[in-house]
Amino acid sequence: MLTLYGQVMSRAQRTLWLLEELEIPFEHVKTNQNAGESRTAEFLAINPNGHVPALKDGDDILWETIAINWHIANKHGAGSLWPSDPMQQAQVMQWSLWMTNELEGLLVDYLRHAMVYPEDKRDPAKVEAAIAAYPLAMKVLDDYLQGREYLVGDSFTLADLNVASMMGLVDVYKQFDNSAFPTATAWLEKMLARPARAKALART
Ligand SMILES: N[C@@H](CCC(=O)N[C@@H](CS)C(=O)NCC(=O)O)C(=O)O
Repeated sequence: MLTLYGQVMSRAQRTLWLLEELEIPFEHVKTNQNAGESRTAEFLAINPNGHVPALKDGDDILWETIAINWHIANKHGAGSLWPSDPMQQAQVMQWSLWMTNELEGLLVDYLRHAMVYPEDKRDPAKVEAAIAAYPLAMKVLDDYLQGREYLVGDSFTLADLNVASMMGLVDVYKQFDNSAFPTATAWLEKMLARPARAKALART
């Protein structure tokens, strides 16, 4: 049995979406990081970093969403969300790591400093830096998606899910000017409209 720790309004949303895509039964512990629940002694025994999500698979524990989603897709989504071709598997990891390295930081900075933090904790320089960096990452995505429907191969994979879920977290991508990136925006909206994502979002 799988147990996922992390409420939907966190990076756990990526894993919830994946579990819904694959229709895997799991227990959902809605650990609320905003209420300090990821920093209790009980939770630190699961993820010593104090972050959500974390996954228990039997006696094994995993943290870091990219590793968690890799494990679930590899074990339960072979040949579909996790392609069988080794180069396509590497491309799934390429796009997942691209998301964490090129996009996630700026989106999280924007979320925190324009939307989440109280006024006195916001740093406008971080918002400006995110607005400046966003088009650089989006151009890479938009250029790559010319003539393509999906990031890897010709069907929906974990690559699409991992990238789209970050951009769709509280619709943060809508806070930016996407007018120069119609292909990437159309791809994103198509990914975010998947029924499994709606099921994940309903797990509040
Ligand atoms: N790289 C980690 C980041 C995890 C992370 O920072 N999670 C946030 C929520 S999205 C968190 O738990 N924040 C609360 C805290 O650090 O106390 C992953 O992808 O799993």
